[in-house]
Amino acid sequence: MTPKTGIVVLTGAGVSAESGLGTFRDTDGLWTQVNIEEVATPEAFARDPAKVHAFYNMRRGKARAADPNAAHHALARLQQARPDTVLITQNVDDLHERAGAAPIHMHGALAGALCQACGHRWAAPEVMSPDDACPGCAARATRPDIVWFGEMPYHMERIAEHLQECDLFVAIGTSGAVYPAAGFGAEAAMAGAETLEINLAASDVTDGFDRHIVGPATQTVPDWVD
Ligand code: BV8
Repeated sequence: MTPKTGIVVLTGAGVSAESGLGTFRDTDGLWTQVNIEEVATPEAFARDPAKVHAFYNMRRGKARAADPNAAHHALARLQQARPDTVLITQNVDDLHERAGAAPIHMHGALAGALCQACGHRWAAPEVMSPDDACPGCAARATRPDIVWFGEMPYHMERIAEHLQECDLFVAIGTSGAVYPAAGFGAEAAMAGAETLEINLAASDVTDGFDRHIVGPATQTVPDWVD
């Protein structure tokens, strides 16, 4: 059912939902429990770094305790069968990697730490705090290597090239609420790609997709891949 080359996949929180990590905008979603302005912006971090670190420490612990699900494993099989398949994720967990895939983390990763003073990156410890010293310059200016609202997502040039070149763009488990990721389907379609949305429910950008597969990712993604 999939073309021989040129597949770009974008995943969102829905692909990790059945691993127990929850999502952001579903009824019990994270952004219904916590205010984005208080934990997921650079201003929030400047105002209260301990609070922001506590939020990501909680998420890092949950991600480490979770296991990849059948959707993560199916996408890893797809990349192994078709090495030119590009997997972009909005997620900051490492479940794609742990399933054997090689994702592009456009919103950063819980597993990463970044020094705001010198730009040094290293593997984040389980628990980070404002007192952590950078292993590179020793400044106490370390933050989670996460892209917050108002910050430029990572790898955007590379992503734009993939969207121009792909034959098929597939969005899996994302509400289409956050830009620029939410615009990727339209971008790929304008460049001539076929577009497919695999989701549990209609997203904010559902109407822009050529085809739709509705259902839980652990069923729909292996069915589509295999
Ligand atoms: C930027 C890391 C500019 C943090 C996140 C227009 C153009 C450009 C920008 C904007 C714009 N309009 C507004 C903006 C600003 C903003 C934005 O989009 N705001 C929204 C809220 C309106 N965008 C930004 O700020 C971005 N930066 O634009 O920079 C710039 C330019 C120059 C120089 C500097 C800056 C940065 C956005 C990145 C923010 N960080 N993540 C963290 O994780 O803590 S994004 C945030 O939403 C989440 O973290 C998540 O990564 C992302 C997307 O959410 P989803 O993954 O889609 O999850 P959601 O819960 O919403 O949906 C889940 C879906 O799964 C649902 O559809 C559900 O039905 C489905 N589902 C559930 N269960 C299952 C399932 N599907 C299948 N199976 C299941 N079992």
